[in-house]
Amino acid sequence: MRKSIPYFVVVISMMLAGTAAAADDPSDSTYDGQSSPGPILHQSHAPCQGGETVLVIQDTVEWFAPDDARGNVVTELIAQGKNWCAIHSNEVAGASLAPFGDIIIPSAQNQTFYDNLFPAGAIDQTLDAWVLSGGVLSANLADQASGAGAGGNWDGDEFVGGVRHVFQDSESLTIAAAGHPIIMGTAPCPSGNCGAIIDTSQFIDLDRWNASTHGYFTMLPIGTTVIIVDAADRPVMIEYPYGSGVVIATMTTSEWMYGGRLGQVPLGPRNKKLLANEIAYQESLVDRVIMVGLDIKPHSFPNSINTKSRGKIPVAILSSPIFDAPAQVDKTTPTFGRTGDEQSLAFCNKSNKDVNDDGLLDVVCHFNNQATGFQIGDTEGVLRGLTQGGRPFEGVDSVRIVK
Ligand SMILES: [Ca+2]
Ligand SMILES: [Ca+2]
Repeated sequence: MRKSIPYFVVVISMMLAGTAAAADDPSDSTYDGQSSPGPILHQSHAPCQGGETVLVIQDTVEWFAPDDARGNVVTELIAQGKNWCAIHSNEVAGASLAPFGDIIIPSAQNQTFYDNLFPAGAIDQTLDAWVLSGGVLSANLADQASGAGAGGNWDGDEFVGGVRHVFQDSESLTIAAAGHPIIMGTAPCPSGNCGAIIDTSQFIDLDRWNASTHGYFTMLPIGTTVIIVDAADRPVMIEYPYGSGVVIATMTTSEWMYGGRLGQVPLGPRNKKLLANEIAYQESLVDRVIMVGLDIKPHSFPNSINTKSRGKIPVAILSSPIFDAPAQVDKTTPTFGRTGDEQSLAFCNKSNKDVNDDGLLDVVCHFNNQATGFQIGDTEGVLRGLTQGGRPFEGVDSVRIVK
């Protein structure tokens, strides 16, 4: 029987492994991104120094990476000038993810990766909690991919919000949400690699990537936008809210196409748009304001306000299937009035109440009338605040100024 190794020796050797590539590491500098697909990346391929805003969770290169041997997600992040770093899947549990506005998971990872990401069959709790509190998670989840370091799967596992998937190759993809920024390619994109996705049923933007998708999603949460579907109309790229956060998930092989179908005969054209659009779009969501429902003076309409009154104005921040106000509103933060920036908060009720009888508890706060700044002729009241995770939210309701 093997002698056990003292704990501190293990820690030291892990630290060393994190600062230098081992000699037998298949990801050492000899990998040219083309000659063999998907090697395992060493743990330190892009260590976090502090201050980065984008995190990549990655163990292996996605298929081939002709531009940067660390992969095509990394290639595009650099091309878009993002401040990013990367960790291995075995560093996710318990990690401090709060500093990151968005996280991206590349496709075509190995089994160890998916086992770490889905301990006990469900998405890691650290990652789940980070999305709940407002993070933007972009998950490229094409599994069972070819390649030396790839081939892992997350069969039977539950992703963020209960989403599951079925493995099914498909070559003919179709746009389901023509106006979505990922399809239109309209998010700010410093790399110049973005562009409108055009489905011509030719070997161009979406079809015949061999394969264009490795599966489709099931168990879609309330509020899901289906962006791209397969030949049987099943969702292969989706976006959905989760707590204060957002998830963009895809089973498409966008990184494969970004690399240009290397290894295939004949070599296909490169198409960088889908991956570039996705990264540009997820970045555009990081500083988004969450829009919430508002009811100024619950149980009363019109919402009459007397500017001379020295009393308080009750305002309900309404829950919805995708916004749990009691769980998410930081009750010390609301500002309310004619612009929404007025420091007029008196207090928020400790106990929450369903003011609009939709079965969901709402948050009711009270604002000092004299501090709201309303003037004759105003037609709207605006409330702004922060979630528990520090994300800004905003709501608007009508007012009628009586004097
Ligand atoms: Ca009202
Ligand atoms: Ca309600």
